[in-house]
Amino acid sequence: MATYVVSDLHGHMDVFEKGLERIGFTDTDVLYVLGDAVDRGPDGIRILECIKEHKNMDLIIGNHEFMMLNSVDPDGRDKCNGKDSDLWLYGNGGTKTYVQYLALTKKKRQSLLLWLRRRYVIRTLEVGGQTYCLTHSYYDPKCENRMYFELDCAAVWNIVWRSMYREDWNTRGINIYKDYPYTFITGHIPIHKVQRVFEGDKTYNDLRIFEKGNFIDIDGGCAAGYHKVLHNGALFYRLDDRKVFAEPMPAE
Ligand SMILES: [Mn+2]
Repeated sequence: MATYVVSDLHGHMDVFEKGLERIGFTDTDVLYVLGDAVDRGPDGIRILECIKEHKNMDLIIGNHEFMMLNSVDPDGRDKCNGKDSDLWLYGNGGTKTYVQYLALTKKKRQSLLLWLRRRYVIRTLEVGGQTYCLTHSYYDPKCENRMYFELDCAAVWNIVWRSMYREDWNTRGINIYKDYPYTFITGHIPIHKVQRVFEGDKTYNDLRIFEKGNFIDIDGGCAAGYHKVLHNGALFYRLDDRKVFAEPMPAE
């Protein structure tokens, strides 16, 4: 039995399925998807349904699931006019997800939304004598091991949007992770961006995890789709022995 994490699949079911084959995922293993399963790529809803159907898979809420929950009708009706709807549909690739969501029956939509609201925003777990903290991006002790529905909107926003590797927030460059006794595993900012923009390695194009102290970023950049220069894809990380399995994005 092994514990795996992967992040930012962004609707790329093909990469997800190939990655599961690559790691030899079985019913006795456990997988945590650290948010942003939906949007940009074609199969976000299929990925959510797949995680939901597997008892040994779980989803941590990312900013894209957060936008979806803040956009669609909370009762599963054919409406998308929540407070994040423009941001989600037109600014962040949510339209592809919404079209698939509309194809579900109202009952299935309600079941999916109920399930999403009961996912963790931050989760800690012990593997091999080490405590890992799984979060899409940021950290606040008040949100630790809390589900989406237990927290207010501002608290979730802080966790799923903020980062020390974004130019647009005042958290840029501030390493909060070092103050806590965990190994943090996050997604949200593609490793290529972290390496090129923040670490100054302007020609970086490998598909590897990014590690700095007790902070690990496993966002392989699926959001961008196939890229001729950047070797992007999904990074499956096995916590038991800290082994990385890279699943590259196939050429389009
Ligand atoms: Mn994100």
